[in-house]
Amino acid sequence: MPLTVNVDLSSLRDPALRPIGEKLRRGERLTQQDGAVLFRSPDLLGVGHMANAANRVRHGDQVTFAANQHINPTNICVLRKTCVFCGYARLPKEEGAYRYSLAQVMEEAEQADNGLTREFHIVGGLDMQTGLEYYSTMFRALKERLPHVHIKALTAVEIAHIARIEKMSWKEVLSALREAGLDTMPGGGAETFSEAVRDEIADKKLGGADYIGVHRAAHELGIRTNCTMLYGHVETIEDRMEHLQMLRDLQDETGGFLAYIPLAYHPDDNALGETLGRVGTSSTGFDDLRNLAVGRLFLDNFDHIKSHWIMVTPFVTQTALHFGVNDIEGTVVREKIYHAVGATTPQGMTLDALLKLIRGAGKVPAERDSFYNVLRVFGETDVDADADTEPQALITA
Ligand code: V47
Ligand code: SF4
Repeated sequence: MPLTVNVDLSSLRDPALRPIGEKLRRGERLTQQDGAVLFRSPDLLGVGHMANAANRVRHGDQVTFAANQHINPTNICVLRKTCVFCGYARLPKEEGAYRYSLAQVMEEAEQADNGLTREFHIVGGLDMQTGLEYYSTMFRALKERLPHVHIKALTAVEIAHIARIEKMSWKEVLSALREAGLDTMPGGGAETFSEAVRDEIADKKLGGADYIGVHRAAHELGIRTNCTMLYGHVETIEDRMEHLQMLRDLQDETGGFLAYIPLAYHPDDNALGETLGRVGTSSTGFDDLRNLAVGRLFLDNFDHIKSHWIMVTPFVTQTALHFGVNDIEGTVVREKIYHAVGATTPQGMTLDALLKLIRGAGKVPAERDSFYNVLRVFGETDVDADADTEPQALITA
């Protein structure tokens, strides 16, 4: 049974939102049709008011982040030609293709030896040369060198790829990787589950039911995971709601999801952006805020809704803290995937910048671990709170 949400019905200017506000006040679940009304309503502030209320009942004014570091060990991917929205992947002999040796991974990981980084976020392409041995060796070496750093690694798509090349089941691969050091899994690779959408943007990629299947297998083994939805390409509002329904259903079944992260499609440097004539455009702030808010309201069994500032800009992320978001993708060092498709945001953010961004929204910053346990709540004056600098200026390039 969802929590009751203290919606002020007089804040809703669109009459279509009133029955939804009343449901939330009674602690009733929203339907896919309700979600579609939220997506279509011109009253963004009304939608935001409800999402904010649903967030505050869970988290008050606290906004969390994790100090993490992204490592993308290979951009070589067998689906390079068929995931038409992806600008990151390369074929093995193509210019710009790379595959890190263990030494290169370790060299990049050394940056985490700064007393701050607590999580590695490791994802890459579907490379025929990076099977179980490659990742097991990597995770063991990382745990040996930096045992305090959590390993959040490999999307459902990568797990299924390793299972295929090793002729193992998903569960066998997951168990072996956990044994080697994998702690949790990120939510990438979901795109939009609708088959019609996948036919157009990723027709050879692991389908929605199998994405859910790999996450179910992980949850059954006690491996917690995140989930995502890529929006702003060819999907319809009904496709978005069907996707969210599948995520909510699995969460009802297993409770294994930690967080939901909607991802805004970037149209530059990928075939889909050119086909759609969208190069140079990206999602609107309006749609970004709406996706986060609808996620918060429909996914009533999720504790955490995360905004990925690299995708939607730090400014939209800051605003999103009043649209249902309680968590910010952290101090990402060296992000590559979105910067291959036109993201113009910096590749990492300092702790000071992140604190300033959260405080600037009137919220209380807190550092968390990868399981969302709060490690440290930052008071008004902790860490450069008085620096007379705007968030953007503090961000490292
Ligand atoms: O699955 C690829 C997306 C995802 C484009 O779990 C694109 O904590 C936009 O899932 N435009 C990977 N997006 C990133 C991801 C993620 C990020 C942050 C945190 C977490 C987490 C997960 O990036 C891919 C795909 O959906 N992507 N190409 C593009 N052109
Ligand atoms: Fe490969 Fe993932 Fe890019 Fe698809 S989205 S081409 S699976 S790296």
